[in-house]
Order: sequence, then structure tokens, then C-alpha cells
Amino acid sequence: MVASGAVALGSVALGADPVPQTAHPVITEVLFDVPPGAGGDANRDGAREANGDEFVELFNPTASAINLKGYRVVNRLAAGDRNARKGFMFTFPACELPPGGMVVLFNGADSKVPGPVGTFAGAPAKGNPEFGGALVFVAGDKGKSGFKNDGDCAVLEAPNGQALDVVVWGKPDPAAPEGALRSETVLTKPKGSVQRMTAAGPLAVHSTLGAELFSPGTMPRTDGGGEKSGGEKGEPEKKKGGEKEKR
Ligand SMILES: [Ca+2]
Ligand SMILES: [Ca+2]
Repeated sequence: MVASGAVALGSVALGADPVPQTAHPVITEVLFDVPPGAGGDANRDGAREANGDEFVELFNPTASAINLKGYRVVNRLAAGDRNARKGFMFTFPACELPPGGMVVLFNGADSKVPGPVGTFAGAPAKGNPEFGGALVFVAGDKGKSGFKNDGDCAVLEAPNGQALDVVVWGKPDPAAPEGALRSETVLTKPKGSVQRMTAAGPLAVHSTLGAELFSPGTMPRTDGGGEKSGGEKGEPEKKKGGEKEKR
């Protein structure tokens, strides 16, 4: 029940809006502070792992497929440095991301993410039905470095090194890169992820958009239903008058 409806909804909802970047993917969700207990098992391997369950969700807002080869997702310690030896860093292999398609990059340390999963060495065989049909990657155990909860950033870099989309929280040291196409600062301790409802829209605390704490590969459910993602959902919240799903 997870698969096709969720991915279609995500694609349509995001694709319907104007986009800030015409040639590149955008960051649509980041889980940098994994919730405690079973409710933190974002990668659905049955266990909560403080780094392993962290993830960054990407979306292709353009009308064309994007080859992800050479795009990087990094944190403050590796931003702008292709030879970085420390920090979180992941470079995508060749992988076609169709228009409206989503990618979920899990940290993946000490995790066994279910379904088809890609790595730096190669793309997943197909979309992952556990995550709305998104193309799922794991950064793997290399370094076991995760996002720092009280001050860090998630940066999407183009193959030429240009910082495209930056999500900042706290006061990263070193500072988040400047000159990105977009940079947005979010609150620390969001008790779940931060999520965009549109490619060009702002990041919001996920739990204020619906009942769930995060939604790797899909858009938040705003009906208060709660998918069976294994873990606590918290109380369904009333709609806050924010954007609703568009169909
Ligand atoms: Ca997990
Ligand atoms: Ca999501």
C-alpha cells in the first residue's frame, strides 16, 4: 500500500509549483536530529541509530531527467572540499533521476536499509517501495560521521562544486558555505525532520505538517492518518492552515 500512490502524490504536489533552480535537484527534507526510541527508525531497519537514520531527501523539480553523477551531499566539515577527510560526504554515482522523481540518501551507518539501495559505487536497481518508490542510497559506514545536532548544515553541491541548496541549523563551525543558490536556516531540535511542501517553498518542521515525524521518499500525510512506518507518530495534529496536498 505504500508504493504507487505515495510517489505520485509527491511528484504532483512538488512539481506543480515554480522552482528556484532549473537545472538541478533540490533538497526537500532533512532529518539531522534523529528522534529517540523506536520512533527514530527512519530507514526502517527495525532499530534507531543516531547517525544511521539521518537522511536527506532530494527532488527533481525540472522537466528533464537529471543524471546525479558527481552531485554531492556534505556537511560543514566537507563542504566545498572534494578532498575532505572528515565529515559527512557522499558523491552520487551515475543515476537517472526522472522529472518529479525523489531520492533519499540515508547516512546508513550500522543499518540494513530494506529494499533496493544504491551506494557510491552504483545506483539502486529500481525505486524502493519501502520509501514511496524513491531512489534510495546509503552513504554507508565510512567514517560513521553524522550531522551535528546543535550546529551543522546539509549541503547539496553540483558536480562542479557549486553549492546549490543549503540547510543550516545552529551555528556550524566551520560556517556553512556562502554563495549557494539557496540557503535556509532552520531551528535546532525540530523533533523530527524539516520538510518542504514545494520545491520553492520554505522548510517547515515535519510534525507541524502532519502526524509523522519524517517522510523519506514521500510527502507528509496531512490527513492525520499516519503510514505504517513502524514507530511512534505522535498525536495527529490539526491542520494548521498551511499548504495542503495538491492533486
Ligand atoms: Ca534504523
Ligand atoms: Ca518527505
